[in-house]
Amino acid sequence: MSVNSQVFIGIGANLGDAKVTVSKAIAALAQLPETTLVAQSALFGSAPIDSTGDDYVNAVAEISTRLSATDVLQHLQAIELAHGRERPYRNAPRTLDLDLLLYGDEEINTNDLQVPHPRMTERAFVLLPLLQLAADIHIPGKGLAREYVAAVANQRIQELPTI
Ligand code: PH2
Ligand code: MG
Ligand code: MG
Repeated sequence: MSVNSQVFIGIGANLGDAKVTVSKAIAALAQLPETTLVAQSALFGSAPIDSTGDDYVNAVAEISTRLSATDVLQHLQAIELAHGRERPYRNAPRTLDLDLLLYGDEEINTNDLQVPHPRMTERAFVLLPLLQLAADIHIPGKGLAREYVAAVANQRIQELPTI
């Protein structure tokens, strides 16, 4: 049995140069200890959902890691802070948001961490990039991710050109 876990990270930004920030965040994930960057989705532009400000740039990265879920979370928060993340209020515009979407097939519910991310099935900006990487991905407790796409078809999102 592998000691590595297949982990998916949701990435979002809508302050500053969001495309650059998302790309730098993916590079930072690739540098995490005991971790390999497996794949990254395209960058997507998406209208803010329950949030304000400019359109977001969103992406999903897949890593293979020996880090625990808690350790991954701590690294994500450190990368957010390194990019000037502030948390003035819930869902405020942000320079960088890194969400632990899936940690293998684990379900985690602590004060600090809920995995799968509780709102991931309601958000096109998570589902579409995730399905680019893993069309058959199963969300623990919820079923196939692709089954949720139809319900978010009203959310404006587009894949951004590569250059
Ligand atoms: N993140 C949120 C709230 N709303 N909307 C879009 N389009 N993209 C996001 O990443 C996003 C959001 C909370 O983390
Ligand atoms: Mg988020
Ligand atoms: Mg977050």
